[in-house]
Amino acid sequence: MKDIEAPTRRPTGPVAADFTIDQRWDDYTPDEHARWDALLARMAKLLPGRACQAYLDAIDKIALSQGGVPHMGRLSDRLEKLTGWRVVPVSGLVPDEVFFDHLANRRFPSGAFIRGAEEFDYIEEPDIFHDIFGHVPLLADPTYAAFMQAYGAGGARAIREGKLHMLARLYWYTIEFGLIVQGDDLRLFGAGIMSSPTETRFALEDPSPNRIGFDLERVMHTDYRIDDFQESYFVIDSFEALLDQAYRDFGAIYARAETMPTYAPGDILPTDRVYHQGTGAYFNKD
Ligand code: HBI
Ligand code: FE
Repeated sequence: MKDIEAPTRRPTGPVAADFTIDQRWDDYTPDEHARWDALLARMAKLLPGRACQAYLDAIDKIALSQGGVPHMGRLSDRLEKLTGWRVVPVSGLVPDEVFFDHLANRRFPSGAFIRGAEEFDYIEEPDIFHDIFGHVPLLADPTYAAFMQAYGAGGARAIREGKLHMLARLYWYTIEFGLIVQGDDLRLFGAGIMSSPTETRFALEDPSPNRIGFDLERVMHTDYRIDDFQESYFVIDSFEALLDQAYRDFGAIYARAETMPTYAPGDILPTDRVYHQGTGAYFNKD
């Protein structure tokens, strides 16, 4: 059996104590710049009418649609003027406490490598396209930027109290795969959806998944899938409402966590505000 060789990744160079590296922007090849442009062009066709307005506005505000792989330093100079956030190149997934410390200090850690042509449609670990096209634009929105910083600040305590898995679920169902109310419709804001041409449609339009009103503790006790579409997407009313939740007393939530059940990704509870009860067809196909 021909073993599948790991895709080649660009050399990261020396890695600092906080896992940051030099982006080495001059080393990106014309192919890699073209691949960034192709990935962005594909999403640019899909996101109007699906991404929330704050995201679409932010893409322009941070001038992300310029050609080629973004230079994180120059992008950060524009972003920092808006909300104090910077984007720092890292060597890949970094230890949890390092990740949270960066967020708490308004530094978003972004992978510096870009996926290979053979990974164009799906990639396991976050590459620069997922991180910068998916996560960074909304950091130009002051309310979302404040939420991300508050989220990071809560990390150290969650780790200390052995409740990181609860904070990871909050991250997953909002920052990665969250939906938001916009007028009479639902729109996307989660980075994992924003960087995926198939999941942008699935999350909003497919009858299969549940779409459930966001509730902090409900989400913190709900498991998720990491390698496929979600069985349920959670819907926030606004970034202001999400930010308010970040200031709740997580100590009390952690204290009663032991008495709470863990819900399966596809569960619907009698207390849920249900926007759409999914058919589950995607996951039940034989
Ligand atoms: N590291 N570079 C990077 N990016 C992430 O999204 C990330 C990480 N380390 C840990 C981590 N995420 C998780 O702990 C959070 O998603 C909760
Ligand atoms: Fe991500």
